[in-house]
Parts: sequence; C-alpha cells; structure tokens
Amino acid sequence: MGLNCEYYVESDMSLEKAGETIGLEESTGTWTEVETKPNDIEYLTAKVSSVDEENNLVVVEFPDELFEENNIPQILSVVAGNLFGLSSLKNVRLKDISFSEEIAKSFPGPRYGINDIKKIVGAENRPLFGTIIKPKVGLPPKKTAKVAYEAAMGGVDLVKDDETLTSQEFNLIEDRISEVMEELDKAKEETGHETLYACNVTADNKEAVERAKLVEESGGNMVMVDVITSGFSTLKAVSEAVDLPVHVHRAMHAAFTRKRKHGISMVPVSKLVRLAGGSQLHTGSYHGKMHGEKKEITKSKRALRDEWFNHKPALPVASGGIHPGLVAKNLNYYGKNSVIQAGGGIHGHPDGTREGAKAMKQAIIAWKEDISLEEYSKNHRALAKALERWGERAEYDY
Ligand code: CAP
Ligand code: MG
Repeated sequence: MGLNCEYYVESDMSLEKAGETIGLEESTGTWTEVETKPNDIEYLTAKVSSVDEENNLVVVEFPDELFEENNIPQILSVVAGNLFGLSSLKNVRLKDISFSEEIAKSFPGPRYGINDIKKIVGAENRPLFGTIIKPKVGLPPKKTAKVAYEAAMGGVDLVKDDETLTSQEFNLIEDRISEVMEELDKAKEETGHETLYACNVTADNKEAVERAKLVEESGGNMVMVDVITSGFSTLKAVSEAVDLPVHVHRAMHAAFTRKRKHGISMVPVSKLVRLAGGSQLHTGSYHGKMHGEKKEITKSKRALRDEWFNHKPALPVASGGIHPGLVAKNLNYYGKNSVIQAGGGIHGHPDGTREGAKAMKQAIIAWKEDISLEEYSKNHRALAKALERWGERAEYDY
C-alpha cells in the first residue's frame, strides 16, 4: 500500500511530470540516468497515483519498502526532503500523508489518550481548560509554583510551562518540578481536583529523556516537549521513557506551515506527533492571536482524534490569545474532546489568576449549557470582569 503523499505543486512542468520528479528524487532517481542503477530496484520507485489539475494537487505513492519502520527522521527525509529545494518546482506544499497500516503500527502512539487524560482530571463530559504560566520566563520556581496554585484553585485542569522555559539559571527544572507539584498537591487537598502540570523537558534528546525521568521521579503528572525545535525523535524518546501524558508544543511550525503554497501543512505534523506518542498538540485557535486556517485546524483535529489503526486518540489544543470571551467561539469548532487554554487571558484578569481561571471555567459552563456570555455573566462576577476587559473580541478571527 505504501505512503500516499498529497502535494500542492506549482511548476512549469505538467503536474504529472512534477509528481514523477518528486517521486524519483525521493526514491530511486536523480537529475540524470546513472549507469549504476540496476534493473531490480524498480520496486522501490515512487509513482504518481493521482493528479487534480483543477487544484494543483498530485498524490505520490511511496512504496513501504522505501521506509524504515518506526523511524520518523527517515520518513521525513523521503516525503519532506530534497523536493522542497528542486528548482523545477516553483512552489510545493506537503498537505497530507496517508500512512500504510504497517508503517503506522510500527510506532508507539500516545501512551495516554483522550479518555485517559479526561479521567485524570474528571473532564469526561467537557473540554479540559488550562493556563500557561506568564510571564513566559523570569519567575523563580517558588513564584511559578504560586501562580500554578492560584490557577489550580481557580479550577484549571492543566498548568503548563511556556515553550521558552526549560531549565535556565533563574528557574532550574529540578527546583521548579518539586515546587510546582508541592503547590498543586496542596490545591488538590483543598479542592479534590487533580491539576496536570506540563513541565517543559525540551532539550537535546538525551537530556530531554533525563529531564522527563526527573519529572516522573519527582511526582510529576505530565511532561511537555517543543516538538519542532527538539525533533520528533526527542518527542518519541520522551514518550517511550516515562509513563506520563505528553503535551506537545509546536513553536517554529509557522516557519513552514503558514504559507499556503510552499511548506508542510499541520495535518502531517499532527499525524507524526500522534505516532511519536504525543497525548495533546497545539492545533491553533479559530479566534485568537495566531495565524490559522479553519479548514487546516479542522483537518488537524481529525488527524489527532479519528480512529487510526488502534492508536489512541490525542487531544487538540486551542491556544493563542484566547480569553473567556473567545471560549465559545473556539469550542463551537473544537467540541468537548479538546483542551482550551489561556495565558494572558487568565493572568491578565483584572482580579488576578484565580479569578481569571474561574472566568474561563464559567465561560465553558455557559458554552456547555448554551447560555450566552452576556446572560451567564449577570450572576458570575469573574466572567463579567473578563468581558469588561476583553469583550468577545479576538486579535484575529479566521
Ligand atoms: C499562548 C502561548 C502559546 C501559543 C502558541 C504563547 O499564550 O503560550 O505558546 O498559543 O501558539 O506563548 O503565545 P497566550 P499555538 O494565551 O497568552 O496567548 O497554540 O498556535 O501553537
Ligand atoms: Mg507559549
């Protein structure tokens, strides 16, 4: 069956020829015939399987035998390698990868799926909601923990490090994990509610695995990996090294996902994150501060959640400029099998973090009960104060 890859292509060549060029470059060919090519390797040659002239789309089928199982770097070197630099292609974008069962099943997939995570925080019938500690960097461990405690007391299911916080001098991971878990345990004693702490273990492969083990040994209940900057292999090594759910941040993705004509869509990224063991992945906000295309966010959600060769489903994460006034607008698309999170939209609340978390929770209840924010805020002060500050406006609506 092989891997079928859909590319958007702009070229002076015909789409068929462009597809052949991609297939050859990424399998058994190069720019010219070579004397050294034997006759018995044709089974490794990728071929065009379909062309859609109207939409500039070509599907190239890469035979399974071309790939090494359980090896994302090698798969990417084929389906997302030299082809992007071919001067014969003006623009080319990898829009989707359909994996063969054999290749997909050679990966671990998420250890903790949607139902496992929902069970931990008691969110079986609602989306999870969380916060990102702000400011991104600069707080010492004790202050980080205090902010986490306030958010937990306000009801969040998830507190996460920001993507740029790892183990800098001002906040070493070994100090942060113990301080934060101590405060979250305190909150749990007072509220009975478990809050997940996505501790950012991003580093090079070996160090990231060591840090993940440190989090586990310190009583942590989740780790976080910046998958694009640290690599899919680091994500997979971390998810295989510890028995913890993995929150996956996608910082740097927009360097190649943003442009519609050239690069790689978030859909293949979402599938690779799921194969590599990610339990939840940022997939964009329909209303927020980051650029995003509705159709692509929707396809990314499906890539994470749909039934797929018995791999556990992963949670899509709505994030980026979100505040209580934007909860319904995002959850109308994401639904309850998602995570919605806010950093500034919680810590920027006029009455502080705890009230900001309460306002998010109130906005989610209003969405679930199909009550307008205006109506619900009449007797829910935290939400009313958030709407006073931010209304229902987003920096960008897509
Ligand atoms: C959100 C965030 C996330 C973005 C990433 C930030 O904070 O922590 O990294 O959501 O974008 O640093 O901007 P705010 P995406 O809630 O304060 O905006 O989710 O699109 O990958
Ligand atoms: Mg961030």
